[in-house]
Amino acid sequence: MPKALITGITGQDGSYLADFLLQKDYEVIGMVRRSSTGNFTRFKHIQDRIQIIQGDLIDPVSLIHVLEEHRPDEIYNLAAQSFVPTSFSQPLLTGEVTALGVTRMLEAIRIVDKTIRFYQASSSEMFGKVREVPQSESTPFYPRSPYGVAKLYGHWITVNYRESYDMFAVSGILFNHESPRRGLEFLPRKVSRGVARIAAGLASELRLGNLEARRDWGYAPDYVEGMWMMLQQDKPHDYVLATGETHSVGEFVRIAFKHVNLDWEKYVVIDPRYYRPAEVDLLVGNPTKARTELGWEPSVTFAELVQLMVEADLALLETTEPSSSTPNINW
Ligand code: NAP
Ligand code: F7E
Repeated sequence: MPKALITGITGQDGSYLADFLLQKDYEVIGMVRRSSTGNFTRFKHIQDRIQIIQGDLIDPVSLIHVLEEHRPDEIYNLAAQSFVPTSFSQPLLTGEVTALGVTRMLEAIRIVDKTIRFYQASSSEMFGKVREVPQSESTPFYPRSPYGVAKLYGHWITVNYRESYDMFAVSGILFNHESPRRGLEFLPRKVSRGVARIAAGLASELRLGNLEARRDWGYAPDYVEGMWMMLQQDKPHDYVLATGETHSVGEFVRIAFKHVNLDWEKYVVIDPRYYRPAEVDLLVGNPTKARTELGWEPSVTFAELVQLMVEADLALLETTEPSSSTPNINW
């Protein structure tokens, strides 16, 4: 039975990857950082089938202990400070976790067992102010946020350890991927939840920032399968995972409101508080390499993605008390 260690298992991708690897008969170990609350809701449905251990990307000794004790065959490094606006307000923390955290894990692998296969969760945010359309593995990078800069460091240090120490280390350059398990602060989930709350009479407006930005949005479960495929190859290579389509934030909003028969213009309020110091205006990926070498294909269209997220938030509202919803944080 192969053994996989997932960092960031409490996050969106970590929980889907755990689902996927259990189906493939892996032994799954999830690394979580210590917190006073312990938010394990995303993997509650499989909590009896995975082993949860403590470790923090900020603490290199914790990583060495984890690897020495558990000796995984594969590591999926999904942990990060992953929210772009927070990277502007907490740039140093973002650098510590999202950039240097990658080196800490790679060093731990080099010290404990160089044969462990390593996946790094890199991001289309590295393309930032894009130099080429669409973006592929060979497109030059131009990050536009401390998050993008930190991910770029993580990408290159992964390439560097592969080339310097002959390690099986790959960087998956993933474009935006979403699901009902997405964090509430990210645009697609903020919209799906906001629309559901308005449709249920629990809210009367949805405050958003830049409606013109364009993204290449896919469905998260498809993307975690791609991560696994990258680690099953004979040789380590980097891959872009994307749908190849781009849509604006405004399009996402319009489809979401239309799904519940509401006119978005009556509810959406543009709030400059949600503008970013530097924006990424246009992302669209070229997934040809992943399609031809891995056989990877996205399975959900853009419209289907928007609709399934709104449906999931409508269903969630029916099963949860309105008073038990999260506090009103200005994400
Ligand atoms: P997410 O939901 O924000 O999850 C991030 C995870 O990182 C959480 O489990 C979080 O734990 C953990 N974490 C944060 N700081 C940590 C630390 N110091 N030590 C250990 N764990 C820590 O992110 P996601 O959407 O699943 O994305 C997974 C990865 O892919 C991230 O690296 C992200 O940057 C990258 N990525 C995501 C996308 C996307 O569209 N989703 C696209 C490209 C790349 P807590 O629960 O304790 O906070
Ligand atoms: O923003 C615009 C915002 O926060 C998308 C992360 O997973 O994907 C994600 O990064 C767009 C931006 O994701 C609001 O300005 C407008 O142009 O959903 P987002 P992101 O910044 O693209 C990449 C690939 C990652 O790697 C990251 O970890 O939507 N936008 N109004 C808004 N965004 C938010 N959050 N909230 C708004 O009110």
